[in-house]
Amino acid sequence: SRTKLTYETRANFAKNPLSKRLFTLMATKKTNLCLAADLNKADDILELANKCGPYICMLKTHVDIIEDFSEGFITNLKTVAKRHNFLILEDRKFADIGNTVSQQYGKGMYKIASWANLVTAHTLSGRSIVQGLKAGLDDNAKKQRGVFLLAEMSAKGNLIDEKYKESSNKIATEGGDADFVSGVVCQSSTCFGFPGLIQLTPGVKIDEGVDNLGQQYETPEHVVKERGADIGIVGRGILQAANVEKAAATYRDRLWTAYLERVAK
Ligand code: 5IU
Repeated sequence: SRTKLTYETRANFAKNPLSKRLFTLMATKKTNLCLAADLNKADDILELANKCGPYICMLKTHVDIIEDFSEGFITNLKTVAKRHNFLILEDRKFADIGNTVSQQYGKGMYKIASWANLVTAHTLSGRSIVQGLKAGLDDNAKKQRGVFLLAEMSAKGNLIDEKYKESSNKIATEGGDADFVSGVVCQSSTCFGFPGLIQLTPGVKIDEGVDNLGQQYETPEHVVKERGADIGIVGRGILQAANVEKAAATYRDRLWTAYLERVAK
């Protein structure tokens, strides 16, 4: 199964240039940690990214929670990403018809398509969600962007069922737009089998448990070895630590060791 293959091998299966790039980045930088930078001030995100940059393969943003968003912030974030060699994932969770998604992606205040290497999207509206994302990009830009499709959520009581999961897998792997799909956001290895896609899994914390708004956590070892995560997303496990840099290093070590043990013959 795909979970026994190394990231180097998986890169050769990738149809989307960004998943290929990310697999290769993970293998060379030796990290499968994605940091969820859920902070409300631009400078706090930049400081966090600078401190944790050496330990992560990807920084995940929610650009609509930033109170002082500016073009300057994006310029600086791109500089930090280049300095520390990580990709930027805007966790926008697009969910509308293609025509609207196309505008939400490329236009408005945030112009997400101009800076986010990767974005997330729900599959609720079907294939047109991927077509909508691609619609506003020229041929060159299409090769430098990708989407992670949601097939499961970590929230307690979420409405996604087996059929929805299967249909999401089909959108991610079949048809002419699968080349724009970098991976799947999900909680288990059964979500998809194709080794060229990346499994992104949130709800990761060294201290397992729940928060008071329905979030459910598993340990780094559990998500990688039992749930099939290729990349673990960690937010508050790092953000609320006394020393964020140390915490990022610890999560990186534990997620990476779990991956090495998973692929070991
Ligand atoms: N996130 C989830 N669960 C999901 C999806 C996304 O937690 O099913 I899809 C996001 C939300 C938050 C981050 O930005 O991942 C997790 O942050 P914490 O580690 O602080 O819970």
